[in-house]
Amino acid sequence: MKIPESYNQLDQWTTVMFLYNSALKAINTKIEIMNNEFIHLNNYTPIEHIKSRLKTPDSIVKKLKRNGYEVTIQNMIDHLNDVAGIRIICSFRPDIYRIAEMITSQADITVLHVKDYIKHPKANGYKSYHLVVTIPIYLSSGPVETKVEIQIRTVGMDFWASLEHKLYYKKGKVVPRQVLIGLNQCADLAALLDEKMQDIRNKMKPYLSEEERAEQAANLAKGIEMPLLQAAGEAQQPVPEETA
Ligand code: 0O2
Repeated sequence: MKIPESYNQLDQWTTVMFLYNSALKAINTKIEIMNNEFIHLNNYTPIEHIKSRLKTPDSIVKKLKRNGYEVTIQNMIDHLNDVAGIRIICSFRPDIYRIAEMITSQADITVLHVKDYIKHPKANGYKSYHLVVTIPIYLSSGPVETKVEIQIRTVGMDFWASLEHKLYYKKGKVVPRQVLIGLNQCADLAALLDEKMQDIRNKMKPYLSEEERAEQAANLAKGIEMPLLQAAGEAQQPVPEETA
């Protein structure tokens, strides 16, 4: 990202934050379109909810200092990847990779790096899939590639990360080993819950409600393919009481 040197500090800050904010809007719109297309084709929404935020000036200053950089706008642009951040909360673990693939295959998105804390969880048990991407923001002077960090995780992973963020993350506290063990156990329990729910979902696939059956028939008549429901087309039984 290049900002005109002739700008004073305040103009530079306003311009840069405008770019980050525009990048958030652009990516949010893309995700919304992808999610809607997914619902249209599969009759299923992989995204539970999305949060986006610009990092606060206080948090930017703290992170630059923590990482040993002088507090300047240029250092923020060069060394912080999450000034603009989006968090996508998915229903199930396979959705994470599906959504990541959908985002990274977009022609105007450039992937700078990927951190898969799901396949390689942090020592404290943190799990999440992180992408740092750039997206061009078109100003009158031309496109400016702008960085956005996208975190993708399940509801279970988010539950753990949100509480851990409040209780422990970056607090710099010296805590007993027992606390770390407890955090890891909670992360394992959250992962188990994700797996169980995924398992139930798989077992539910063959069973369609009356509404879904009617929708499937209507869509097939219109020539719209619905792979998930088609695969389940023959099941006629009601949902059994014991699914797990
Ligand atoms: P905050 O307060 O949430 O904004 P890099 O991007 O590779 O240059 P960075 O930024 O350390 O370096 O990358 P990383 O590890 O991918 O972390 C980015 C963000 O992920 C963090 O931002 C947190 O939001 C989240 N995160 C990473 N590790 C943990 C963790 O152990 N627990 C929780 N709860 N969240 C984590 P910030 O700026 O560190 O924090």
